[in-house]
Amino acid sequence: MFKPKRCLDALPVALIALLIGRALYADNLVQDFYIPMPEAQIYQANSAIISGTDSNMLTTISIMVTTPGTRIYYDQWEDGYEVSLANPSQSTTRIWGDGNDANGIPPGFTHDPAVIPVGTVITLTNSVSYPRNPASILWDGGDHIAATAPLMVTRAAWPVKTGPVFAGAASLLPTSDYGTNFISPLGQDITNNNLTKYVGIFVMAAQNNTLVTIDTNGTGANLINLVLNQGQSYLVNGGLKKGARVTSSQPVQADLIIGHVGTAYASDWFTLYPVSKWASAYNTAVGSAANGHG
Ligand SMILES: [Ca+2]
Ligand SMILES: [Ca+2]
Repeated sequence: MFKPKRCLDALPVALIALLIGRALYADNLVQDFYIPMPEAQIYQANSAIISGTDSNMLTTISIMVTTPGTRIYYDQWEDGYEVSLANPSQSTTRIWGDGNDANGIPPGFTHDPAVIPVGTVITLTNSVSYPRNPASILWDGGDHIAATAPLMVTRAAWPVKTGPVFAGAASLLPTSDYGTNFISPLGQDITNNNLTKYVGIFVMAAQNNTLVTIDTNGTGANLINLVLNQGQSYLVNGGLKKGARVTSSQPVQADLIIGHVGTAYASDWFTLYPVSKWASAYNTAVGSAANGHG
């Protein structure tokens, strides 16, 4: 005979089992990113492109959700990185998309959704003053993001006083697409191109004790050797020649910054892809023609 009370008794037990299960089994984080280009280094580069630029940067980090049920973990660099981001122990680490307001609500939401809708863009924006005081927990360069499903992440910034006329933006590669060998197609030796009067490069490591060598002119001379730790960035502040090379003992990410020196204002940023990702074909999006045909 059907006994409805039995079913009701079983419901809380099932819920408790589910909660215990979530506590015991950490999320499988399939993709992670480090926000490149720390604001202090963007300021250094901007200052080389045009003197007297504002040191206070307006940063925007955009995270697009591509898969239903994605949970996003955001680890602030300021208090050190989590030993295991899937098992966070720091109060500053946010978890978005698990329906629990206590461990973080994505900016733009009233409550943390149990399922973040596909196509949602979480926008993290704040001004980052210089010199940087790690006691202020901000959305900024060096922060670590991981998720249970693939994300699209970009970062942009500009000097607050100057405004977006002096902005740059870069798409982020997940650490799985980092590389150990990069070659710059741009350099200050490109002629007839005012935008490459300044060419600099940011290199950021994901692992401690990453040995990095930067060959600023691609000739094997003018080598810069350094060691970067997790989330640490180095800026070659201008002087890069085309064919400049970055090699490393562990995978790193690299971003170019270029600019027309002394003008108000001309600058651009590029995500550099490792040589291992190069191919002989490329794809480009095709718009619709006026007659409706592709
Ligand atoms: Ca942290
Ligand atoms: Ca931060």
